[in-house]
Order: sequence, then C-alpha cells, then structure tokens
Amino acid sequence: MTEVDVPESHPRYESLLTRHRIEAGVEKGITSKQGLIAQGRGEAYDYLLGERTIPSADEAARVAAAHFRLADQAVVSVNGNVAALCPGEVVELADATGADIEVNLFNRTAERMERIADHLREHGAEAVLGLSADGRIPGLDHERATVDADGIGSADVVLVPLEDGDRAEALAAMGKTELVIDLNPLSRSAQSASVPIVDNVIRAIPNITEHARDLRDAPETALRDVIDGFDPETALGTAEDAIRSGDLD
Ligand code: PTJ
Repeated sequence: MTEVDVPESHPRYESLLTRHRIEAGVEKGITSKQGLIAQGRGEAYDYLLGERTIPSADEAARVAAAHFRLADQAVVSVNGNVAALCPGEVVELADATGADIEVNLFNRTAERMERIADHLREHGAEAVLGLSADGRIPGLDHERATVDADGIGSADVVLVPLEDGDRAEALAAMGKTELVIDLNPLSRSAQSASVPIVDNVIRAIPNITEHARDLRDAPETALRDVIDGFDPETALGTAEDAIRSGDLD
C-alpha cells in the first residue's frame, strides 16, 4: 500500500491514485471543486484509450519537446488539477527545458494562486510566475484572462495542460505555439492546439521531459524535421479512431 489505500496490484491502481491526488488537492485548497468534474471527464477518455500513451501521443510529446528546445521563451501553465496531479514532474520538465512555470487559473482566487505557488516551491520550483497579473489575454473577459506580461504574455511557446476551450483559442489567436495536453481529442483546446497531446497529464509531462533530454544535443535542422513531420489533425484523428475502435496499437 502507498499514498492511497489500494494495493499496487489493483488493475485500476493508477486511476485510483489519480483520484486520490485530486481529492487531496481539493482538501488542501489547491484544486477547485470543478476540478473533480474535469478529472471525471478525463478519466472516461483515459479508460477508452486503455490508460496508456498511444503512439500518436508519444509522437506529439516528442514534437512538443522539439518546440521547447527551439523556443525563445517557453512557459508551462499550471492549474489546480495539474498542481495536484504532477507538481514534481512539472518542475522537472521546466528544469530540463529551461521553461518558466506560471500558475494560471480558470477560477482565479488570490488564495488558491498563493497555495499553488507554495506547493510548487515545496516540490522544487525556484521561480513561479503568475502572481504579478500585469498582463491580459485579449478577447477574454473576467479573471481567467489574467497572465503575467513577462510570462505567458510574452512567451512564444506555451504548454497548457487541461485548458479551458475559450482560453486555448484566445492563446492560439495571440500567435503562440500552443502545446495542449487533453484526453479528449474533440475538445476545443485540443482542436486549437499547434500540438495536441491526447494523453493523461501524469504520463504526458514526464514523457515530454524524456524526449527533451533525448533531443538535448539535436541540431536545429533535426528539431525542425521533427516539427515539420507532425500534423495535428492526423494526430487527433488517430486518437479518435483509437477511442472508437478500441484498437490501441
Ligand atoms: O484550476 P482551475 O481554476 O484553472 O480549473 C481547472 C479546470 C480543469 C477545472 C478547468 O480548466 C476546467 O473546467 O476545464 P474543463 O473545461 O473541464 O476541461 C478539462 C479538460 O481536460 C477535459 O477535456 C478533460 O477531458 C481533460 N482532462 C481531465 N483530466 C485530465 C485531462 N486531460 C489530461 N489529463 C488529465 N488527467
């Protein structure tokens, strides 16, 4: 038995562990209650995908890693679900790629912003952006438009796991290279992404880190080849087919 009171041999161990982390995130004031609903939606798609990284998602993770390598300024956006599910993995990705970490909430409250920033620092983050809140995403009303001007505001590459569709579209309209992790290939976030990664964030983030390390010494031409060989619509279609057919290879 570990973090959750279920034996590791349980066939749905990972899924139960994930639920437990989200629940703990709500109790700690990191994750919003809506985060529980989002988790349930994600879980349903993950179940249909066989709770594993399908080959097209692995390819997308490699393309995301190539974008991180070529970025002038990359930012990993963290919301309440991501902070609860994989804080250490986010810090490792930022370390491996030189990206900044920015807390960016759909349901923004000052208290939750602070708690998430503290939680990330406890997991090794040196700098956490998002608290200055001196920039805005054009075309969005309300607090969810708030960003740091020298973070997501000026970044050319942004990784947005579990993003709300409106904001994903608005970020794409700002001309940013948007890397989206979302288990639903039909979501507007996935559809508006330059690189949609249809995978669970708990698998996708360490996978991008691994690819980034593997591509560390790759020349620019090789990184461009990785990016140019990728078609987001094909990746989304392949994920949808995997869900419909149950053919996971
Ligand atoms: O912490 P906040 O205030 O920023 O709020 C975060 C949530 C996630 C609650 C907010 O952004 C939201 O309401 O998101 P949605 O619109 O419910 O979208 C969440 C998307 O993420 C859905 O398409 C889910 O299928 C997907 N999803 C959920 N859990 C995971 C996931 N994708 C990858 N990995 C997951 N673990």
